[in-house]
Amino acid sequence: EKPVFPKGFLWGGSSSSWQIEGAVEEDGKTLSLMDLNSRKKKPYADDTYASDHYHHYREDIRLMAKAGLTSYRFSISWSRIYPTKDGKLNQKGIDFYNDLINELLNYNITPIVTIYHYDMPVWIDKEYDGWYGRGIIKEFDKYARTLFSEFGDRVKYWLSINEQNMQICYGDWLGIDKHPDTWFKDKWKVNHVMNLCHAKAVIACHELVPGGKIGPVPGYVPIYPYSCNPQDQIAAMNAEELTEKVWDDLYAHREYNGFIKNYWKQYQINPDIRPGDMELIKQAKIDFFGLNCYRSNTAKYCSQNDTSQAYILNKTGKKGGLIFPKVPGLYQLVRNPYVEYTDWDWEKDPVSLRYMLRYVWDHYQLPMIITENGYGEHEKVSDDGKVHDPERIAFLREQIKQVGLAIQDGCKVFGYNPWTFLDVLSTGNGMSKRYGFVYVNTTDEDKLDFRRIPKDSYYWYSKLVKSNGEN
Ligand code: BGP
Repeated sequence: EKPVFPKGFLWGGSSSSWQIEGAVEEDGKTLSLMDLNSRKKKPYADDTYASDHYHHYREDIRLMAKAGLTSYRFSISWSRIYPTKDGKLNQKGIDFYNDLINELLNYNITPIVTIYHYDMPVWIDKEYDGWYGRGIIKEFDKYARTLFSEFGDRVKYWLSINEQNMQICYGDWLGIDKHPDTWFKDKWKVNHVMNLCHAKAVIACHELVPGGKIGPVPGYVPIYPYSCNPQDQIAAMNAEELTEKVWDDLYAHREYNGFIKNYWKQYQINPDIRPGDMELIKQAKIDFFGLNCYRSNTAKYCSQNDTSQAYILNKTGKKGGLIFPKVPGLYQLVRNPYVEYTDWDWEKDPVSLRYMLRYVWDHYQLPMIITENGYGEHEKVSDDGKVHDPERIAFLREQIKQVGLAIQDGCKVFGYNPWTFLDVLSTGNGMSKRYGFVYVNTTDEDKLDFRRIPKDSYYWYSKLVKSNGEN
């Protein structure tokens, strides 16, 4: 089976501002919560510099162009654009992104811009209690409108909020659950505020960007039933609803689905939906789905009498560190005996991509672009001065094959943007978990030169891109 990628398919790479830029307090930028997160903690790299892309972006884009990339998905740092609560625009922040966008366009690389990728400005957090308060909605609207007016003449593809579902489901991991004791109920209120911000951005994009297209970016983890025991099938459905479908349905149908309304009733949860909110959401018609997918999960029946167990992610990169969650009465996640696992206990499952594309296409009939997919690894430069990453090549080769198969199944997919072109900070492991096609030297602090070294996968990916997916 030879995959057939459509002409003009966007082969790119993906990143986010706080994970790649550095220069966290330069040229008027103020801190985001993520900037504080990893500061000077080992084995985290110090995020004051991240990959120092802020100072190396021209070199990085040159490397992208040489590899033949036709798209690049990145995010804008809110606190670079609006650094303080007085609401004054930071022209130097605008200038940076103008230069970045123009440089991409010089090489015919299509920019795909995420408005918000985890990096909550400290001032917004202080002023409005982050996503908890509704005060953030007008600020988000203002910020998104600024981006559309400043860059919308050249940027046509926009993404609203990165992995809103993951932020809500794994609040402790991404630091969004500021009040952990009440998070079980609060999360739906916070989620509703995020939905309103997403909706504002979608509406404003269509108003301000001629020919502009905008979509959400759910983090997609397909969930299989552990066995053909009918109870395991129901468990898989419960898990998929609570981690994924509730969001997909909201974005595509622009209303909360039946599952979640019933769930709120059952657990006496009030998501604080106010008059006018659902009318606003109803207006926010998305143009496509951005989709992030790295792995799958497997669910099994969990009795009402079982004890609940929180999801504990593996942050060490030593196999076996992950603890699967148990949600009594709904589901528990378990290991899948049919797939292999990475050192971070992530399922190596290329079929998850085909499943995701099939599911989203069949249910919503909207074009899709893969905005993240990739393989994290401990890596270092070999004695020969090169970086050999055969596992990444093997992993991505299989993943891309499945995208081809999904296209043959009839799914409308218009691009593939793996995480990530360049090594960047990982959410939980700094530079100890690298994903790039290009290595960034941040290891030796005495000689911190941020040298870029294309890995073996860079040359492999470049060949694949230039042949439109021959693999
Ligand atoms: C996604 C995020 C990215 C990225 C990636 C890899 O969920 O959108 O920001 O970091 O996961 O995850 P990690 O860095 O934890 O390995």
